[in-house]
Amino acid sequence: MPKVLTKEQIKQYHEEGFIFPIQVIPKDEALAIAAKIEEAERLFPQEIHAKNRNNLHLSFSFLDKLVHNKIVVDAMEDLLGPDLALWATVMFIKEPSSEHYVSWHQDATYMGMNANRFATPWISLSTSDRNTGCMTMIPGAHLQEIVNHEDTFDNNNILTRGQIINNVDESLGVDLILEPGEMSIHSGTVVHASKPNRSNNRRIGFALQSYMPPNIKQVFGKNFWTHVRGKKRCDPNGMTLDRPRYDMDPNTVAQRKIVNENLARILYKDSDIKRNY
Ligand SMILES: O=C(O)CCC(=O)C(=O)O
Repeated sequence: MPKVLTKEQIKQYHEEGFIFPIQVIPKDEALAIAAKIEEAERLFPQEIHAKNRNNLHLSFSFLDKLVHNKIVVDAMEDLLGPDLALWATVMFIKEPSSEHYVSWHQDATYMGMNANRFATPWISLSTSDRNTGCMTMIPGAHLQEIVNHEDTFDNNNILTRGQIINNVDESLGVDLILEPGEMSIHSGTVVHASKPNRSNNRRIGFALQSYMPPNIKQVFGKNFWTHVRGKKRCDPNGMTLDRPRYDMDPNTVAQRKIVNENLARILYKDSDIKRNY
């Protein structure tokens, strides 16, 4: 018996590679979190800025709470089973009227795992629609393995390597329109992208990238996992991360630094160019 998703949603996730919208928190709570992010940007500019938005859940307890939100984790259990750990998080912010975009890609491409069937909840902390640059997904594209990506390092491309899958038939795309507080969930192999934000407001999405069951292992790089539910992983090459007891907890802020250095080694493997995010 699924905990929060319907049988239809589970079927749709497996057939199409994504589902949406799912209400996680009320709209006013989501907007309050967006305001806390802006406050954190003012108070701790070294810790959170445009080039430093990976694994913020280790520095800020209000983001750690989203990682452990019951609806999010129940949905992950419905899709992946009872033993869950989180690999990383990314805060995707597109500034008002900016040119930043995300090219067609599959998340799993550079993550260095032995298998790619894992799931990413993307929680909208603002309005995410065609005007603000919502994600667009190609239904069923997750059924293929990893396809060829070309690394462009384009300045306006938010992805680490600016990697792109060429010749995607955009007419097949489904726009994931979300209100603040709603999430989508997408598979590690679904092909997706997002266009620039043409609005006067920020578009903020918190990607919990990704929840993984124990059979999925890190095969390149060290193992740094946030334990979420069920049996704890005991991968020898790394450590299980702590949860911040409060915002800017020095213990987890220090862990975040190590984790992000490891993440960069993984994501830029074999690349001559390395960007500082
Ligand atoms: O936030 C975006 O526009 C893209 C996010 C994305 O590609 C992802 O979460 O996998």
